Amino acid sequence: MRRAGDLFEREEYFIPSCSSARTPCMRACACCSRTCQAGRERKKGIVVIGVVEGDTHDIGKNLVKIMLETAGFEVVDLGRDVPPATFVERAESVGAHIIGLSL
Ligand code: B12
Repeated sequence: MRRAGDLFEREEYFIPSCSSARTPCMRACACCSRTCQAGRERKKGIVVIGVVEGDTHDIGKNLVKIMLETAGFEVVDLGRDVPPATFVERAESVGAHIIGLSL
């Protein structure tokens, strides 16, 4: 993804190429995450995470989610383009210990 980002900034890559680079990146991360979580209980706390309203960049958020889950947190993922009130409502309803805003 770093390489794709460099090429995007040099205008050698365009939006479809960046989107294509995302798929293998997320598949590899999900595979590593499943392996690391095998047999582990989630009990360190609850995290509500999402990408703030107006933004759709979710690769970083997805990586952070994987790291948190691997570290033993339960993660409630609100997705992207999330209004502020939704973060508050979901955090209250699930009893979140941490709210993570990605932008
Ligand atoms: C891939 C990409 C896209 C993809 C997004 C695919 C997706 N589903 O995410 C596509 C092609 C769709 C896209 C679209 C756009 N993009 Co874009 N995109 C990028 C690119 C190339 C890489 C971003 C990325 O994924 N980086 C990799 C991840 C892993 O890094 P990260 O997001 O920083 O996340 C890390 C940390 O920030 C942190 N983190 C992130 N979230 C959280 C949350 C918590 C709780 C914590 C603790 C930590 C954390 O941990 C992560 C792991 O280390 C960057 C350029 C660049 N070099 O960064 C531009 C870039 C982000 N895009 C940009 C722009 C302008 C756009 C568009 C507006 C373009 C357009 N005119 O349509 C649209 C956005 C539309 C919208 N409303 O959101 C600009 C943003 C400028 C700005 N700051 O305002 C950038 C910087 C390019 C540029 N130089 O102009 N983009």
